[in-house]
Amino acid sequence: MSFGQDDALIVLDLQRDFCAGGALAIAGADKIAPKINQLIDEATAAGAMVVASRDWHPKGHVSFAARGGPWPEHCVAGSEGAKFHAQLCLPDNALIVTKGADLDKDQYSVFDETGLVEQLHGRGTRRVFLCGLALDVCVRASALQAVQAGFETHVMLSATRPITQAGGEATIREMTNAGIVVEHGDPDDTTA
Ligand code: VGL
Ligand code: ZN
Repeated sequence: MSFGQDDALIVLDLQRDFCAGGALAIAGADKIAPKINQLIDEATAAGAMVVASRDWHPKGHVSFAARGGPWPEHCVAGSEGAKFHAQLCLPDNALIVTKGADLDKDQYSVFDETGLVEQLHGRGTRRVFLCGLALDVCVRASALQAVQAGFETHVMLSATRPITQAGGEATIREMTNAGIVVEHGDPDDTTA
């Protein structure tokens, strides 16, 4: 796999609340940080765009259990848990996309009314490569919407983790059926 100028690497929600010790910790999430940094280095060297999204909810967000939502309180705007993973190394020119900031609406996809589709099209981006968290939630929704928007869409399996194993397996099947390229990565890569 090698990146080019008309590619975008999109890192979804690599935030402390989704990692060990966080409010909605995902198994193995910390392990993907070095792998993501490696992808960022490769993308940057090739002149590909780097995008990082962050889940950024107001207190009392509709997705929280206290309001009947599916999740514990997580990624509250400005909190420790909403910060990017301490190891994540983003280039200065990375585009940060904030999502989930409306009290009564959730946004799983980085393309859901964020303007990112238009920005990437404007830049001539043809392929998008997705990694980060969580495979069965925000990576899933983003990948499906990327295909709809006409991008050649790749998901880097060794640089993502699902919230549930079953959800991850179902997501991989769904993505494959939707024409998304699921990259299994190098079997010799010990960071996978
Ligand atoms: C996410 C659950 C709740 C995600 C965000 O980034 O995948 N998952 N909010
Ligand atoms: Zn959320």
